[in-house]
Amino acid sequence: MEIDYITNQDKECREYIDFYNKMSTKDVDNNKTNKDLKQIIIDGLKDEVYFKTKELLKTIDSMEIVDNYLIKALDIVGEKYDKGNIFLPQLIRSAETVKISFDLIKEKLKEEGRNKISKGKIILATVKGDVHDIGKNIVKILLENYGFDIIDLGKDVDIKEIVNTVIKEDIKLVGLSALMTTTVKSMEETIREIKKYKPKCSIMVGGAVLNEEYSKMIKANYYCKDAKEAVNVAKEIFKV
Ligand code: B12
Repeated sequence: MEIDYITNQDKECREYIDFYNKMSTKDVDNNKTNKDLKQIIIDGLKDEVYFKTKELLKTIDSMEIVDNYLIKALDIVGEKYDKGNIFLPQLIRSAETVKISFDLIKEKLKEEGRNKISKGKIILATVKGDVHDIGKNIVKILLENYGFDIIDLGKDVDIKEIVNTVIKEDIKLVGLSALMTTTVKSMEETIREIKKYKPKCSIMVGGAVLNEEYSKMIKANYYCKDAKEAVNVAKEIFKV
């Protein structure tokens, strides 16, 4: 249509104006891009991510959106960053974009009451010194979706705060996340302190920097490659 007014076939841009006059502001926002949700996150388009997530939530299950779009987009962003194809500002932009999508999904799950019945209480935290919380937040969404009650202590969490909450809430399962080689040290320390005060408390760990072997070295009870494995561990611990 743009070509018509550029070539003066659409005199005084009447067709163009008519076309957009009929649209609501929302439609115009929706129409800003034809990109899919994955690409929108990769490109860090914050307005578009809101509309596209809302649109997908009408027809696709929330967890399918997490698995098929959000995690896949983050994997691609991570790879691009690793290879030096994008830099920190773009990385932050994508991380902020994906958060908008996650917040909408959380809202939807709440509305559906899919996180109401408690099958057991679990603490989640990203360890001291580490601000990467996207993975931990996915684990949280999935566990809540399966009916577990999550005490989310957030990111960069003090060891003392974790230990005190474990004792106060009589916790049977703690999930710790670490994404950096430097912060797996504080994960190890956190595990040691929890075990000192509550030896029977089980600890599952995750984060791209870990593997099964390393998790054994730091005395975690379970290593989870992804959020789905966290659900299996929780089911085993709470026998549900
Ligand atoms: C997004 C991102 C950021 C975002 C984080 C936003 C946020 N709110 O989380 C921002 C831009 C803030 C950031 C900052 C930094 N980052 Co960064 N970041 C990443 C990136 C690209 C993706 C991480 C991610 O979210 N992945 C997607 C999620 C879904 O995956 P995941 O966390 O692994 O989670 C899954 C599983 O591992 C598992 N899981 C994870 N946690 C848990 C916990 C439990 C209990 C269970 C059961 C399972 C589980 O389940 C999840 C879902 O399936 C990675 C690169 C990469 N390829 O991993 C670098 C990366 C982790 N960052 C890195 C670095 C160095 C930094 C900075 C120091 C950069 C800087 N120069 O300032 C700072 C760190 C500041 C700090 N003190 O923490 C390095 C770490 C290097 C290392 N080996 O130590 C990486 C590997 C990039 C690189 N190659 O250099 N980062």
